[in-house]
Amino acid sequence: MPACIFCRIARHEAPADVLYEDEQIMAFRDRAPKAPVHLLVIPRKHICNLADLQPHDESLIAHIMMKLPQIARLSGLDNGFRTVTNTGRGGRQEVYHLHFHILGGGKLPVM
Ligand code: DGP
Repeated sequence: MPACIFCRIARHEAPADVLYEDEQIMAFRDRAPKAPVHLLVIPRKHICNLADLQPHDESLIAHIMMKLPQIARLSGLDNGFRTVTNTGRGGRQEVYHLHFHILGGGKLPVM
């Protein structure tokens, strides 16, 4: 998937403001922030979205979920945060590489 921008970021082939990375995932700042703190957390492996998950991705997804609070704290979000994942056209997904938005640091609209 050479054209996928998030795959390129995961391989350090495209620039990003990276806050956290390990062998499975990476977290970096969204280039068009919708909140004072807006991060994206991605698996290094290319998965289109939640609808593309396979049974063998279970431990990877668990790893991402477990890391989200730690990554939020790393960016100064001690008071809580919002996590959003857009899936497919109906979910207004723009980049088709699975990612979890972390938003916070200001007043978020009530959902
Ligand atoms: P969505 O697919 O709708 O969940 O949102 C994709 C988000 O990714 C959007 O907030 C903008 C951000 N984004 C798109 N391209 C890049 C990029 O090249 N670098 C960074 N840091 N963010 C990007």
